[in-house]
Amino acid sequence: MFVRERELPRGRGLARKAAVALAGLWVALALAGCSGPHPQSTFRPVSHYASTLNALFANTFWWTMLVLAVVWGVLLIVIIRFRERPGAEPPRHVHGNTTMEILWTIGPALIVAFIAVPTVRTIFQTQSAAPRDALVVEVIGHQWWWEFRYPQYGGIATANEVHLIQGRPVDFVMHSADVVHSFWLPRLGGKRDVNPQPETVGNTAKRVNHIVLTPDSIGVYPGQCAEYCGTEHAVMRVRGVVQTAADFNAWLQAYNTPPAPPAGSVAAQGKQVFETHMCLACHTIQGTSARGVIGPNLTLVGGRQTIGAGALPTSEASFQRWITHPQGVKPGVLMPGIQEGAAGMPPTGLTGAQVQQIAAYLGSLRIPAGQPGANPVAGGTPAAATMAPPAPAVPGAGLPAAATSHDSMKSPTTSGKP
Ligand code: HEC
Ligand SMILES: [Cu+2]
Repeated sequence: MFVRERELPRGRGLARKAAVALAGLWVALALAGCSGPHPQSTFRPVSHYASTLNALFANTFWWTMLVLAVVWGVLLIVIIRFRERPGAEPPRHVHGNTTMEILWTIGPALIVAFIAVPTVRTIFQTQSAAPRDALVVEVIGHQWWWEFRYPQYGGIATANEVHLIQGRPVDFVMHSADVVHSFWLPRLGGKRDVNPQPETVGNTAKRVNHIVLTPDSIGVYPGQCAEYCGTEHAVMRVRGVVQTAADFNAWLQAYNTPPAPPAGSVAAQGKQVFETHMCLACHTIQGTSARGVIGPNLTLVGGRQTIGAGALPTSEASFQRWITHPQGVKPGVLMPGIQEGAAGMPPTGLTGAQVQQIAAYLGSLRIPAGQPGANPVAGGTPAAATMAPPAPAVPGAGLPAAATSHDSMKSPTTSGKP
């Protein structure tokens, strides 16, 4: 080619500067990914299942790095050795080389076969049936929250936080009440789809999926729905709460005998309002007359880190905001507010005072932090794991200021301890 030779040096200088700038940007971007708590990183496994997956990934990763090094090595040698030199003869043109073609067909085939061995082994390991002593937890996906039932413990149900026992295998038996969702607790292992319309044909459960894993570290581990399932898919979060067996039992006991608000207190008034208004059509609270099953079970709801499947950090202010105008917090949510209906139900029509009473009651439904059965503080990273949209103005509700976006970054239920 006949380039104007005098212009070359300037062009090269520019190209070099651009290359350096690009490389710098690339390194900066790559390093930016290294900061932060990474609450949902699969590289910090907390179950045998997740460790197995992580080990498989690391294994494959280093082998591919080896392939990368070889390919780039050869490429660089060729680029440098056979670069164009002034006055050099054009290289001889070759077409077809049977030996090379056989080699570069067999090579990748061998690599794939090589990676397939540990992969298939891991698939079998992580698909094995649950041991007999496994804790059975029924997982039911709903638009847009998670329900967990414990058939071995009287069929009790909870929502959005699944309580697990350190060192005891758990058998998640999973399906959906509406559309396909995907259950995913990255640090514990997963993810797996939950399908609607489960049925039992003969002795086999159809369209029911399982994950069997054994949590090995105490903590609270966030996760989320991983299959687009409608408007609020992004706010369909879940937490795995891994406790000691003793703490799990304490939680069970508190669940079956939830704290009763002192007679005459605001919370006691709230209980009364709850039991005499629409709430009981959709919600259950153990030890009360509320037996609804359309929405999440609210027993011990005050002890969960978030409400609305990760929409707000739990606090009385958040309860008020949620009950007053749930659409403002989670647009599309299938729960009516004081002025707007939803899910075929009319508005609840509660007054500001009644909302405050219910909020006080729901806030009291918890195991005080630090007591046996309460959520462990270590391991979980509630910060930034809630998604609070800007506080909506609620005309005429007369409520105290809703949680600010700053408040939403910390979880009141865990801030008491380091
Ligand atoms: C039509 C049924 C329905 C009625 C009536 C209803 N809710 Fe709900 N509620 C829901 C559903 C569904 C959710 C889950 C929403 C989500 O997270 O997507 C919910 C969520 C909640 C939550 C958050 C629970 C959690 O674990 O995150 C609270 C608290 C709550 N409702 C309180 C109330 C109160 C108090 C009333 C009465 C004033 C009420 N609800 C009336 C259906 C209902
Ligand atoms: Cu979903």
